[in-house]
Amino acid sequence: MRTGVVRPDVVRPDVVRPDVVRPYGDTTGDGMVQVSFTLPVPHDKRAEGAALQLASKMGLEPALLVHAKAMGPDFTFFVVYGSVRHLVDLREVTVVEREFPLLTPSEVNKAIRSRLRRKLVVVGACIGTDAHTVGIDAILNIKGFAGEKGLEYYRELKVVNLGAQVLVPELVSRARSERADVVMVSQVVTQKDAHLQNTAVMSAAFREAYPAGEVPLLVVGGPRFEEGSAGRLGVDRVFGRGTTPAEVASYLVHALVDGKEQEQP
Ligand code: B12
Repeated sequence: MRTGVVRPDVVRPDVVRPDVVRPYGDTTGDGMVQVSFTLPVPHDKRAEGAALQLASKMGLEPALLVHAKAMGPDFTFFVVYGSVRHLVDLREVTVVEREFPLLTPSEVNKAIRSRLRRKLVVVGACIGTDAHTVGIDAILNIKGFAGEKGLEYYRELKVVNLGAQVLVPELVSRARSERADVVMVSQVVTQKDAHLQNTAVMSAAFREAYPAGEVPLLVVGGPRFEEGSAGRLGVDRVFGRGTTPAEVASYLVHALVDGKEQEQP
């Protein structure tokens, strides 16, 4: 018997991988998936039948109801496990590649010091009613995220973190008084597309408050922003789920420092 730890991050070159795959549950290619959802019906046998009907209409056949729980008197939460027939063609998957190299903190500091010749100023906040600060704190606070230190750790960055539920006019005014190079906004709540609407309002406010060509770099982040949607939202860059501080710091060098003249000795 073989023992030992299987490292999922180590790709085995000896294995031939198919281009067309199906989900894996109990046996390769059995198509098993698990979905969860809530129906606006009280929990009883009829509700469970309704959940299985939905699963069948979604193409899960056969489907097994593995969990059903009343969420108050009028709603039921379900987990359904079943097999889909759909195939995934890996050749048709498109990936948005990072458009800049990943730098170490000392490379970031060196690039800013030698080419910008002053500290780069970052002003960050959660705007609207959003009180989810963990994400932006993960990027900005010194304690950082995923083993990387946050932007406060970078000697050549000045970070002003305004915290939660900041009003857009307040953000604009603070960005002006701090002479911000970058404004970073976090949006985690996405109900009724609040993240998209708040981002559009924020972008419009900055474009109105600053002369053309002098608007700070506008960066938004949160778990449900779509990759590559910056243009549509009127901002310079969006960062999604799992972003790390080094990615953001490297992007700042790419967007604001690269191309600037080298300091004369
Ligand atoms: C912790 C938490 C809370 C805490 C927040 C505490 C705090 N100080 O932040 C409390 C308890 C206050 C809370 C309250 C609420 N919450 Co809440 N919360 C969560 C929870 C469990 C974790 C969020 C989190 O911290 N993730 C960890 C961080 C590190 O990840 P992240 O935010 O994605 O950030 C990363 C990236 O997205 C990115 N990033 C994020 N922001 C930015 C910004 C920039 C500039 C950049 C570059 C990158 C970046 O980088 C980060 C690191 O990789 C989520 C569920 C979940 N598991 O995600 C629900 C969740 C976000 N909450 C939710 C809801 C509904 C609420 C409430 C409305 C509940 C209520 N009815 O009262 C309130 C709203 C309060 C408010 N006014 O905003 C929903 C949102 C649903 C939706 N689609 O909008 C979620 C998804 C739970 C759910 N499944 O229903 N919540």
